[in-house]
Amino acid sequence: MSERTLVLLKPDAVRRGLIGEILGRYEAKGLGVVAMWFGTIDGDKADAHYAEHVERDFYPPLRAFVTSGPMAAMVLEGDAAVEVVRLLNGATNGVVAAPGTIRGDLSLSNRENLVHGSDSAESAEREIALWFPELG
Ligand code: RTP
Ligand code: MG
Repeated sequence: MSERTLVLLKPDAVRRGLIGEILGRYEAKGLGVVAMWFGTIDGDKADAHYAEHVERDFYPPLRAFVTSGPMAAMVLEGDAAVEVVRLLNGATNGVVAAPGTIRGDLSLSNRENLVHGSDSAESAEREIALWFPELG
């Protein structure tokens, strides 16, 4: 069933010139771009996006990282888009992410891991409303 998911190409992806490489993988798989935004977020936006993580030990450096430069945020659409994006992204830590995945091929970090993908249909709904209220 066609559904939508929220993807972030994090500041490391932009700094490293990997927007085209990464977006190309989603498009080649068959997902379509529904909306896109490019810019730098502030700490309040990071806190809202990562609400489930704000109390975690790893959150302060994550917050500094995701506010450190521009990101590309987008809504992708297609069959099982939430699961498909997570599979293409690979495991959180690039060191152990499977080869063939975005993180497995392109990241060696547990934090600077290039991409975010919504982890459930419920998360996707919340995150799309946060980043693209006009789609609501
Ligand atoms: P994402 O939300 O970005 O798609 O990644 P994920 O589901 O694979 O990972 P999650 O557990 O939701 O963590 C969110 C982001 O926080 C950073 N992180 N750092 N121990 C650490 O230093 C640590 N753990 C997670 C990563 O940038 C991760 O993507
Ligand atoms: Mg997550």
